Amino acid sequence: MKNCSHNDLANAIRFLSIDAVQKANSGHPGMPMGMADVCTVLFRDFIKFNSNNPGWINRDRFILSAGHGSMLLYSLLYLTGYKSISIDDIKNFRQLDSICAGHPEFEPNTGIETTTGPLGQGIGNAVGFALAEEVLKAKYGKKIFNHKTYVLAGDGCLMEGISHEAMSLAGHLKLKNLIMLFDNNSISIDGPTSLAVSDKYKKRFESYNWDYIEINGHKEKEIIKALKKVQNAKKPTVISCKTKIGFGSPNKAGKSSAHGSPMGEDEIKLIRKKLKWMHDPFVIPDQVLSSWRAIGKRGHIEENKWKKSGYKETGFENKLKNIIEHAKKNAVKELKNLATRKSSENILKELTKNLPLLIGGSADLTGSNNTKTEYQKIIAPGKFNGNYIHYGVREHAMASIMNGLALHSNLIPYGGTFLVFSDYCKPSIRLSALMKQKVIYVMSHDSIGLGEDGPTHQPIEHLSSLRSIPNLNVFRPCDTTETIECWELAISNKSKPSIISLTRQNLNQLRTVFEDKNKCSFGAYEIFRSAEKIDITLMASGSEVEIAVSAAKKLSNKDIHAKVISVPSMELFDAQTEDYKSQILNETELKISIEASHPMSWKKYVGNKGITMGLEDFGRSAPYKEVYKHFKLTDDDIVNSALKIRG
Ligand SMILES: Cc1ncc(C[n+]2csc(CCOP(=O)(O)OP(=O)(O)O)c2C)c(N)n1
Repeated sequence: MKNCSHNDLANAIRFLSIDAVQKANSGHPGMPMGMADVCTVLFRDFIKFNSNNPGWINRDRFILSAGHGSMLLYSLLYLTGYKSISIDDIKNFRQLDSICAGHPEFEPNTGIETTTGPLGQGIGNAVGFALAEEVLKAKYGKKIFNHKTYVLAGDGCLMEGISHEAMSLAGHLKLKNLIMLFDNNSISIDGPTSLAVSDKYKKRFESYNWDYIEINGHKEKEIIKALKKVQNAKKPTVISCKTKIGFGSPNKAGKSSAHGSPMGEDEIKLIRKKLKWMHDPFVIPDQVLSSWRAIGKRGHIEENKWKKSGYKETGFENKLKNIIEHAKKNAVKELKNLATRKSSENILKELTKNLPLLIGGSADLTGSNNTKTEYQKIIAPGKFNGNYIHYGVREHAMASIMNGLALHSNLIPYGGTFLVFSDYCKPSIRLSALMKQKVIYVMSHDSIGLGEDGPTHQPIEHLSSLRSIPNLNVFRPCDTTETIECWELAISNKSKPSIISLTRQNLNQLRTVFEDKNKCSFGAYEIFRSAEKIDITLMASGSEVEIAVSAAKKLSNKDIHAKVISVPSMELFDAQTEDYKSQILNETELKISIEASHPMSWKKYVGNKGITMGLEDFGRSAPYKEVYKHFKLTDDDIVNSALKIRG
């Protein structure tokens, strides 16, 4: 763009950021001021995007991992002409309902590719985007998928543990189209990063199998040269950009005071003078704005060329219905007593055979999570014509990478670990939910039922904690049929991630008759009743449903009658009509819930006269039946509890 200087273009980013933060009276001006030069060159000369069609599937992706610098992204999107962000939105930075939220919040077709703010997450997402690009390229060909993923990360992102996990896997897999722009300003909130870090970055990246380039992030020519070089990289590359936080501020540049508060009116006057930008706040001179807008249109031509490739999305809904129906018929024909992790493997066999967009994996627990089937091929370094990822022992990165895989376009990622290690994935699970992404977490070994591995491996508080995350479905199926139904719900859902919590131990097949209807879709339903008129309601999930059924049978010998409600998903049950919920909950006043985990999430169902049976302590190492006895979670214990509350 010859008609407007680099400095003018970069200063437009700087002043939109400075002025928006000042008007909002909060925000982070320092990073956008420091990285404006790098991003100007990136957007002006390199990034492939079309601001008229932010959803173009083969666009380069720009991920702002240092999400606190959100005004950098909003400025770029406004300047390059995205309809999603107007100058009024920028004036409303950090105000209710403004798309210019404090930290970038993913919104389809807006240019905001992912939600960032929790540092390091964007790096994991970017690895997922880059991996999705390679996998889809291997599937559809390079005329259709062939783009770069750029991620801007700061010192903070690189201090986070997730950066190590994600970058190590990216280097191993040789994700050559992944480019990190490291805002190496050596400042974070507490002061200079030397307070806490003495990493040798070059060595660190090279040991991950990344290329490392270091530049002065304020020298246009150096930036151009580095970005040119990475276009033909053979490995992921980091461009370490030495920058000054708060560049242009006479009193705050290079200091942590530039990081996270408004520059202040007096300082802003000095910055205007120093950078020779004498325009009013939010005014971008015509020549500068039209140069930026022309940059935004460049991708229009590229996209038009790309359209000739004839790419078409494929649906899977019909196939899914048939697979599920067939599997459910088989389950009642075979009536096998299986661990639900095994039932999950069986349905996955059919799913992975028929749904090419499903992409599985595990954090080094493939054989325990039962996540890999004979129809899957392993994705290996530089070889992406597969659909199974060995994430290694990197749960956090796995979850964050799955977010990237899902956000990219249409892949459906699932990944496994033990339920107890959902804690290692938690920040990213929360973001899957916040971003409404279809990511499926296969969490096996879901209670004290795993037995001998003991309390370090036995989840207690996890189900309650996961159930408290908004917009997340937590499934805990009780047999093969429910496992199939939960998978159907997880895959057909369009706007929620799912946890599928699975047992290590074998369970009885409780559903013995084929029913076309997906009963798990009600969240809770009656699975057993000992008489028409009942005295008590037993509610349970997963492995405890069969224990509740056995207790109900024992109670009926004592002339106390019960119904058993299987609760595979509290979230789906809570969303049912009041009538339905009342039918389930209000038939009897006496209610007992049984789940081998912390009972917190059951209290809302059992009422004043009810009892929750569970664990409020860590588990024990022993054969699992002994552990159930120890914690008084057997059918006899349920019978005793029922007798007690009946009086
Ligand atoms: C996981 C996480 N921990 C802490 C924070 C709070 N926080 C926001 S920015 C920041 C410092 C980041 O430093 P750096 O990446 O160097 O950014 P810069 O100062 O260059 O803008 C911290 C600790 C966060 N957003 N996410």
